[in-house]
Amino acid sequence: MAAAGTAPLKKYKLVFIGDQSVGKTSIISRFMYDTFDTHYASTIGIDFVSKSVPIDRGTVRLQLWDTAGQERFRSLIPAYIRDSQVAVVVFDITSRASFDSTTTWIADVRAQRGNDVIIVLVGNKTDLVSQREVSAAEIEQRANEQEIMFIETSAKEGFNIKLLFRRLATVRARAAARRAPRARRSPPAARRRRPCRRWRRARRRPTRRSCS
Ligand SMILES: Nc1nc2c(ncn2[C@@H]2O[C@H](COP(=O)(O)OP(=O)(O)OP(=O)(O)O)[C@@H](O)[C@H]2O)c(=O)[nH]1
Ligand SMILES: [Mg+2]
Repeated sequence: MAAAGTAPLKKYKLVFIGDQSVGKTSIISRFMYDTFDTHYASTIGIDFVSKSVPIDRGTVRLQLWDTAGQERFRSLIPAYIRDSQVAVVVFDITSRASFDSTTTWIADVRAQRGNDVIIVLVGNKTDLVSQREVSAAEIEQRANEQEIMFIETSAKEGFNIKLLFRRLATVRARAAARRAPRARRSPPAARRRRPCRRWRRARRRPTRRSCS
């Protein structure tokens, strides 16, 4: 609970989706605990963790939903996409098949959330340079076509992991601020000081009482 006089932390839900073994859990573990495990333990169902992240105007809390890439868990995922403001679509840069699948993952997000969602395309495992199957240019092209953000990461080396989460937190907070109703952004005193003449121009037939 927030201490007296302090606003509660803003909470943003992020869902991690993508094919099996692309590194969703590893990205989250690197961010949460700064650890990496070469041993593969596939996620069963859905896992949840959360962490506070400092941004330029304070701190926000990120709630991370880590989904399983295995086909048998697919039916669980739409509900989590529906409930999230950010979708992190991960693929493995050493697997063209996982990159090809991102089209379907992104379509699934759009089907659930339309344009009311932030999507980021994440090409993971950049440390495996010699095994790369998807070029940086292709990733950028797909992101541009889909009008979404993109980034390359290595959970193993910690490359771009903090940047990914900081960026998402910042972009989401800005989107929320833009969407906040005007009344909530401007204090009542400021609204009262608004010159009446401007109000008159905005409406054709003002009443005297409205301007007093
Ligand atoms: N070299 C390298 N290996 C990675 C990287 N990220 C993950 N891995 C390895 O890839 C395998 C799968 O990683 P996970 O994080 O479990 O993948 P996932 O997407 O969560 O898989 P599911 O839970 O089955 O959907 C593990 O053996 C990891 O050690 C990375 O950046 N570089
Ligand atoms: Mg996993």
